Amino acid sequence: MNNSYRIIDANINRISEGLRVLEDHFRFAVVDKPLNEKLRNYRHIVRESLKEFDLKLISCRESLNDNGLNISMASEIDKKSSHKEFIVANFKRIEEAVRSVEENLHLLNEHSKAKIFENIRFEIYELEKQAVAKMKKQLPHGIYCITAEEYSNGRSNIEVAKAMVKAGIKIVQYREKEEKKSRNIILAECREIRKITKDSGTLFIVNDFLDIAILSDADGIHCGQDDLSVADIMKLSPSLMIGISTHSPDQAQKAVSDGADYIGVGPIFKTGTKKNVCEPVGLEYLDYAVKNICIPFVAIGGIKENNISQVIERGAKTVCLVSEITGADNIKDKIEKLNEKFNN
Ligand code: 3NM
Repeated sequence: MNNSYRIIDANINRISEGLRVLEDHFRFAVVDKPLNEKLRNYRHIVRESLKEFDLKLISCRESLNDNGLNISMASEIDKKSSHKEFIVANFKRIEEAVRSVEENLHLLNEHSKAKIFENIRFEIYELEKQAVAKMKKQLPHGIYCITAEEYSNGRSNIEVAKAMVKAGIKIVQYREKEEKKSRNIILAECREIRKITKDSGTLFIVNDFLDIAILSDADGIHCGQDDLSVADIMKLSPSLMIGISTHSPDQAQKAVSDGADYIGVGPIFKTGTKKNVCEPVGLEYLDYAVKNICIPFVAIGGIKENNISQVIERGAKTVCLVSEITGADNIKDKIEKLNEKFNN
């Protein structure tokens, strides 16, 4: 018996089963018809492409004598704690199995069939990227909070983040400049805020630092115009939600076409919190975003309790107030008052 047939048989089953698991996920759990159909299509191609070997493959099968079963039964490695892990693990299994089929077909001198599997592997890599991107979180409506220790009445970023979450805030961004704190402290603070935000289902975004966003298991990263590009962020971490600060219609359109998940629109009014930002862009740019921007956006810059209504009335669904919240005597009371503005 040629062992390559046995290996191919085991791997064709792995590929088809992995594809079926994902197909079911994108059919019943997260409904995504195009993704579901692509997965189904690949499952058929895989089965069909080696149909002529079917009898040979089955006759080489020895499932009950397979040592792998005992090893797998004793292993904890298959445990998945999130949908993202579950999706990625199944894609990885499929990609590895396709590669194994490919190599063994070459050993059998079936080079043209091996090429079919090589193509499938590259297409599966792309599908994995699309599927993982689907797992990204959406920008919630309401108040978007950002830490600013400098304007926090002597409170630490951690104390402020705790108060924000306690007040029911659904999105917290950690923003700290490198000149102020060392990166290991920034990372430790981000990990702490990740813990605080996890239980309440609050989105956690890290400003600027991609490595720290990844290491602290943040939901997203927010970058300015001079930071890493959306494409480069996606290369390193396709599942992170990506926000980009914009200050003009051109910048907004570019961020949309680059694939940002949301944009910042500002500064609407004069702000002293962000250094080196341009002059206020005013409510006109907000009007532009409401009419022309097809992805979620957050209005930001100089927004206070006494002017937030102007921003909400013009159509902003998510609004960020930094110093107004971090510097409030009582963060919870301030957030309650601001929340009322959304309901009026
Ligand atoms: N980004 P405050 S304005 C972090 O326009 C930030 O992109 C801005 O702080 C932008 O609410 C800003 O205290 C600071 O004015 C906003």
